[in-house]
Amino acid sequence: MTPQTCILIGAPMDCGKRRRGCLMGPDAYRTAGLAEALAALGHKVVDRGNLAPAPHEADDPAAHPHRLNECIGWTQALMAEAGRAMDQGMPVFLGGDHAISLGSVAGVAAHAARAGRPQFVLWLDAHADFHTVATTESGNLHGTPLAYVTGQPGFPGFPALPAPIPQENICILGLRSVDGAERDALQASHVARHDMREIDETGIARPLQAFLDRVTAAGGALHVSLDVDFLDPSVAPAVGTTVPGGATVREGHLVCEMLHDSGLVTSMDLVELNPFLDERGRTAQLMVDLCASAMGRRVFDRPTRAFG
Ligand code: B3U
Ligand code: MN
Ligand code: MN
Repeated sequence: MTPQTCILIGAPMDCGKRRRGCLMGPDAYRTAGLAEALAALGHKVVDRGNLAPAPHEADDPAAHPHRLNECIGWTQALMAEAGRAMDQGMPVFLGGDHAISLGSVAGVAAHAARAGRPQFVLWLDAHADFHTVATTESGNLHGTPLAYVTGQPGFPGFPALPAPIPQENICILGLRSVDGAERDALQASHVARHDMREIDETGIARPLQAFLDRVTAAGGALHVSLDVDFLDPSVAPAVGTTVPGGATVREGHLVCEMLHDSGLVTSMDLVELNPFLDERGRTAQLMVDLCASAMGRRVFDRPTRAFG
């Protein structure tokens, strides 16, 4: 395994939805030993501490969408930080709710474009997060980052995207809660999307490997965005939007182990952890363990040979 410089970037962003608590996410990952786990795998770890949003106008608490100006401020700050961190290693963005990806993904994609590499994104989530500011019914902007980073119109006030990501470079795994407008937009798109039914039928490795093969063939950079609610709430209760029927612990680790073996991952988000809803830190610990799997933790160096 090639040692990396992992750059931990805390993004205590809590404005992408109404239920509060994700602002405690970065410190929960630190408390659960993320830096130590990555260092034990031989990586250099730099913890940059927590970011703050760029200056912005105050939001009307009753406005729709919810806290738009603050989300724009965070997007500006995260975009700039993502570019700086990509120059120095592999950024791991510690959310914060999933609205952090408006900035983290836009920023890493801009960096990849400057380096002449196509950007790919793996979105591990129960939800599609494919609303625009115009279509969101809830007004919660954590449901919008994939529409923004693919360059869909309908994001007034947000930074112009230097490098919109082609829809065919996105893969969503774990879907089981998709709103009508998102469903229509997704079905008309080139985004690769795999719901839990497909994962039950084929196993999770097949659609993931097909996507990784495409990233390899294109020589792409790969950003992985891991939403806690990708996992089943019975093993990952610390999230505001639990949806039953999610990935198991083993499916989560398999995805992360395959990501590591691919050697393709260039940046990552850990999002939607709400420590206020956790049970003795178990969700924070599972997210840290999954991140460690994605960064090379394994039981044996090589699989044992089958008998016979
Ligand atoms: N699609 C719904 C629900 C949702 C999206 N992301 C999360 N929940 N976590 C919405 O509000 O846009
Ligand atoms: Mn999400
Ligand atoms: Mn989700």
